[in-house]
Amino acid sequence: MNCRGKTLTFGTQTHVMGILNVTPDSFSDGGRYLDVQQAITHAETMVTEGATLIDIGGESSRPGASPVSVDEELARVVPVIRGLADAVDVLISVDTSKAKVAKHALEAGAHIVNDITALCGDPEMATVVAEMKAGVVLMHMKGTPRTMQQAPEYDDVVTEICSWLKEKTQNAEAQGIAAERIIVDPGIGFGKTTKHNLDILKRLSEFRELKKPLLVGTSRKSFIGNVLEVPITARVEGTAATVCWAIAHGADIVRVHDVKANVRAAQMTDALCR
Ligand code: 9MG
Repeated sequence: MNCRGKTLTFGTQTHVMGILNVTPDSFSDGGRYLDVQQAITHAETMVTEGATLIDIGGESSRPGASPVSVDEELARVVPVIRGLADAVDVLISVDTSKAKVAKHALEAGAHIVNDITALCGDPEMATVVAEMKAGVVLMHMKGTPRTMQQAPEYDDVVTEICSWLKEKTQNAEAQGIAAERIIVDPGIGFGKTTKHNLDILKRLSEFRELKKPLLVGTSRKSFIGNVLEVPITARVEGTAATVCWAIAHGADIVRVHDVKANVRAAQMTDALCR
């Protein structure tokens, strides 16, 4: 996959995407400049630990999180992306559903747009991704971050998500996004119960029929907390177990907070199943 001059190869190794949240709760109150330096340093550490992608987000997608204005999101992500593009040699993705934020982030040095609304949140998004020859992650979500955990229901969670993602990839291609720049993601935790999330992982290999690189994001999510009965601070091992499972069943990219542990888990799993 070639995105804005950078190449990502699938099949030979799993790519670990390090999560870089640039939201106020992820920062000290040291002021914007210090925050930017702190974020870049954290991203550099993740790259040293083996991340081949960094995903930068300025708006929380946690259930019930408050929306952020375009200007605030731009102020949070663009300086970090600009600094990071000079500092590291890995792919940078911007976690946003706003076309204006995506455009400025790509101009600042990002390569991929991680859109949790799968191009449905902003009518201009597909044009920005297509014209700027960026990669795009199309993620499944039922509802919105505000409503998604209000008793989500499916007849057959995997079949429904597969056909939903197929439709969204066809729409993306019809709007001019190159087929080889599209990544799909079942959206673990986005409008799913613990059982739905476990069913998606158990049947993950069915997503291979979409014939697109597959991203899976389980890191520290509440279904792991529910299974293990542990708080968010004690979910590294549970996350690593899901990472190994996901790789063995078709994941090409795993999105994680704890890069060092999950890179090791991924490398070991790659040695066993690639
Ligand atoms: C932003 N974000 C939070 N969780 C995610 C997941 O599972 N996938 C993607 N693509 N983005 C996510």
